Amino acid sequence: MTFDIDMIKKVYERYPERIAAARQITGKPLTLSEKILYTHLWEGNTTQEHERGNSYVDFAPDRVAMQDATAQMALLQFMQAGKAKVAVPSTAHADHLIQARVGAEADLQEGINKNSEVFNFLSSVCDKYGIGFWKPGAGIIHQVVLENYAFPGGMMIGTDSHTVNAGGLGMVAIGVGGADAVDVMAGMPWELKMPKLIGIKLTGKMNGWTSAKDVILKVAGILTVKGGTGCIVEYFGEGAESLSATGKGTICNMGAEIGATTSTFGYDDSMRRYLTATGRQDVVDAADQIAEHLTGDPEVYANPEQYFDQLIEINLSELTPHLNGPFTPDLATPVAEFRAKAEANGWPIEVEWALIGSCTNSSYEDLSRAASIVEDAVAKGVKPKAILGINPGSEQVKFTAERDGFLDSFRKFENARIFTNACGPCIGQWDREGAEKGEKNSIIHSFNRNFAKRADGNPNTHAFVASPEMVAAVAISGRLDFNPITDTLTNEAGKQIKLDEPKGSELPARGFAVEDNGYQAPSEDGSKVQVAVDPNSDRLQLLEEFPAWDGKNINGARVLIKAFGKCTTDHISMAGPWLKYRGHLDNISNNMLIGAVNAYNMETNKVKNQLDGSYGEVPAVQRAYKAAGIPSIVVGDQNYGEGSSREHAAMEPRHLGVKAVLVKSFARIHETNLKKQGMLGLTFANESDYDKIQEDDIVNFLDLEDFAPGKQLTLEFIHTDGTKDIVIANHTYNNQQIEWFKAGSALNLIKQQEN
Ligand code: MIC
Ligand code: SF4
Repeated sequence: MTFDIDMIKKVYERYPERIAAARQITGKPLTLSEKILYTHLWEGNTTQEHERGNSYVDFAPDRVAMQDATAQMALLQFMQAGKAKVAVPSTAHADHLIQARVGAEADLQEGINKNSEVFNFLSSVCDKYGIGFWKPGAGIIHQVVLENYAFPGGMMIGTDSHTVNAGGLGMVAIGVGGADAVDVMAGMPWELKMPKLIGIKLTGKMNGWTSAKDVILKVAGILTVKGGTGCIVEYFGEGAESLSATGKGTICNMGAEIGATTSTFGYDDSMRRYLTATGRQDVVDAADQIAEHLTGDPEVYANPEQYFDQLIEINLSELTPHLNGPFTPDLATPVAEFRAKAEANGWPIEVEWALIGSCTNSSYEDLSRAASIVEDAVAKGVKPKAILGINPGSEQVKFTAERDGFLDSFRKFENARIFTNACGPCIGQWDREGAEKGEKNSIIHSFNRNFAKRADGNPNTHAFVASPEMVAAVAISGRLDFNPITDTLTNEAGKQIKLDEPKGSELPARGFAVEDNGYQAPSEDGSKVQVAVDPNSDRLQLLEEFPAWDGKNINGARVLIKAFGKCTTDHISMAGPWLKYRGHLDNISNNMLIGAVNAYNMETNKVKNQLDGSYGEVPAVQRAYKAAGIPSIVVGDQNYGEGSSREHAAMEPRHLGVKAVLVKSFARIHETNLKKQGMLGLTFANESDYDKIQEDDIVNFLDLEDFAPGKQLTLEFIHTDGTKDIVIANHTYNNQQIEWFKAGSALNLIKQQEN
């Protein structure tokens, strides 16, 4: 059965007319991205051309997905919006809270025991408001979405940055904060700045050890962690068609790592095959009727330089396996060059752990290809050197891989551990023995992110990202510099052997199978369902309104911290052990910015308390300012808030009384999250002004009273020697967003409008 097939058919019914309107207005052939955007306008048929990179546009996404770690906050906000039911099909997925420790079954049970309060809350809120709930163990949100909900030409948003994974089935799927999800679930338009377009033409065909992952590892190397900001990446060309749908998903998934709004591919046979294999022939039949609209126009792909803002070409026939890292996903190194680079940089070469999984790479195809490497090694008598951990993407993938013998292949490999169908180590849900010692070491994984401390909490773990095939090969050799294309291994008989190239199946020959997929449908009439939040809980806390702006300039503010260098959402609101407080704003606020490096002493979680000159932890110092009624600001570097969609990174400073975040540049989702929560997110008009800001400065806003779209703001930094610097700040607030600021938050505004 296909979920929400009527909705999908309705979307397709309106396609021809809306595309015709868009063609007429723009007067040019259309890219796939434009087609999806123009068919999902809130206003219906377009009446104007929306300028890429400039106009704010109201959209009407088809569906919403949320994962447990962000759904708590999203749903706590939705509960305040005063609606009886969600306005569009929505789902929540319990995947982030289960820790990997000993193995799937025991870990899952322990996860359920430890998180029952939160799971019960999510289950009952979903039941009440008409939201589908995927129970713990059902799988990772983005694999479950790809298997059940994604459809070519659709538009969805999700409270997770890797929502973009659904581009593998030709969607425009965008990661957002919970407050954005609330807009759509409450039946309101969802606003996005019309993205720019990056075209990536894939020629040739992959071979040997190269995998879809290497496409995006290469792209990340070219575009860097911020090169995709504000853009949709559209892949096309014969190479694109040669990739499987889940391979396309992998590529789109890691588009989050280059800051892209999303990535997508045109509807093709690989998508037909995947939809059919996952029981959705009806979607294929419907899509086939408008297939020409579900991909870019031929003129666009024939002359892409005329239609995209930027164009990149990659020849898949020449692409080789890559390892990206450490500490950032865009540091791309071809495997063949790895040894020299690792030596030059002092990266530890030996690995103790190799991990396959995460929403990026946990499909049937991924497991089958990795299993083939392991089988080959076992057959050739090679003893594995590292431990191989595997998190399958969904119960359906796990069940089918079990039936087809891949999980047994892994089990035959001494040292393999099969963990739950969940995020696990990818989000720091990993009880890695010895990590607390903080030793310098390396790990390799098929995940998407490798920021410091992310997987095991140890800042000295150097994490490298690679394809599942390469992860398996490195697990066998125990060395990161092992190049399976050229290097040999010594087997137990002392013979030199070479590993065969990976072999796998795009889709299970006997079809997918599953006994209990872990889905819980909501009640038809949820009005009687009770949602209980214990006032004494330390995991859940009902939200209180943020105060409205008093209409005055902010004066006498302090610089809570000037963050130095990379400051991702992991630095601002760490995950791992803190995930348990995602539904309790006051408790989770105790992790605010504890990972950010203070530019004045280059230490983490140690900032000057201007009230008494002492140094303290960031949250504690900020709580002291709040208690004393002193406003504060946070200063940051480039791409501030990179990474996750977690709005806690914006709500925590808001809750603790920070007024503004002034940085060199923002990552898209985080900037929007700040706006939604009634914060000021500003950028330096002149980036070098960052250097002028001193630890003991007093900050005054001079013209906030005239806050208006397109008008810069002026701040004055008074230094202790009595001199001062005037800093001009840019912002991207439009009228509506200024209303959020004035009301105290976007949610406050929704509530005002309800009354
Ligand atoms: C992540 O990969 O960082 C997460 C955890 O999935 C986040 C969401 C979160 O912080 O809960 C994301 O990518 O948005
Ligand atoms: Fe989960 Fe990792 Fe994917 Fe985030 S990136 S959704 S933590 S598997």
